[in-house]
Amino acid sequence: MGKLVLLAAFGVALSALVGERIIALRNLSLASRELTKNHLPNCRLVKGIEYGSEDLTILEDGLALISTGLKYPGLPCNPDAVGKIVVLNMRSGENPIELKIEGDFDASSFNPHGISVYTDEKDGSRYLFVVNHPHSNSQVDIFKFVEEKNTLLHLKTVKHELLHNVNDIVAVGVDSFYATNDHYFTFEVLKLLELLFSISWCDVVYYSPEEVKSVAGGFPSTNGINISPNKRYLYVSDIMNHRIAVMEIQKDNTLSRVKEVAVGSLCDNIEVDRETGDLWSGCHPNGMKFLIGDLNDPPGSEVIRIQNIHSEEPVVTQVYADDGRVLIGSSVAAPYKGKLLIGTVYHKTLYCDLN
Ligand SMILES: [Ca+2]
Ligand SMILES: [Ca+2]
Repeated sequence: MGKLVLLAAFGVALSALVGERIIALRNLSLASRELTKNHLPNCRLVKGIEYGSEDLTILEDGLALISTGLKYPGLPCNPDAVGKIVVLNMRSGENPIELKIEGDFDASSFNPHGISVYTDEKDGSRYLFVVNHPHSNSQVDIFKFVEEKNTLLHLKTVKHELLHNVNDIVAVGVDSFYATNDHYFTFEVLKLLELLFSISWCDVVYYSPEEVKSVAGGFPSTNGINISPNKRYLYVSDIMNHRIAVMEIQKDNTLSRVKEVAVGSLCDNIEVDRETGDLWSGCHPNGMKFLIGDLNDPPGSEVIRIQNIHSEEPVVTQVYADDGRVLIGSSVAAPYKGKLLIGTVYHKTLYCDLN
């Protein structure tokens, strides 16, 4: 009898705890948030990208490199989705073309996620760093982008125990980068508990061939990462706390926190305008809808811009919002000469005029 009472008491306490955590998770994920449409002029869906454009970046000459076909555990994904990198010319707006991968690389298990480009100032060579999840693992693949041939020459695969749940990266040298981990655990059930209990053990990792180390921690999940035009600061999306962390790069490559800027949305990847220094992010306005992924009640999309982030009063502006009828699950946005390209985790890509 005593055991039964104990068991019943335990059951009640557990239910209360889980109930409390679900309410907390609903608040953290902005589950009650309804979105008002805020569209841009002359938007069109980019032809040929049907299975996501989780990350993209636009080079100085207007070429947008786009990672497509991500299969992320727990999110909707089409069995026809094929992982690849495509290039879209923002100047002409022509349909994107796939970049052929050369070198010793298993293209059949390519599962590209966050990307970053590093330009070597010595000779102008451009290197594409790609977070890749072949067979649900995490690694970073480094390619040389050969524009004349529309190819990516595979140079190197980086694996390390600290790079266990990599979401995004920012390259800071030809073979060095900072990376974010979006979970601490690698088992799916533990990842779920991590989310439910808001365990804040995620970090930012610095990698170079000489040194690999965790350089900033204490986040429930870290997502997009990028660098300021003067290369002094990193911006990291502290997605579950709805803010962007600003961190200063130290001489020993560690990071010191400068400030956090509230954005009111679950912001995914971050792009930085190299002329103005403005931050652009594709965000999840309702994280619960995004996690559930019900295409009958689809998650929406939201683009946030942050101006003057280093000033006393950064300006946070919603540039675009859609309830999911046009664009589902935006994860990235990048401007180029009056145009805006918006990518999504598993849906389409939108190309708009900014004015
Ligand atoms: Ca990125
Ligand atoms: Ca991301």
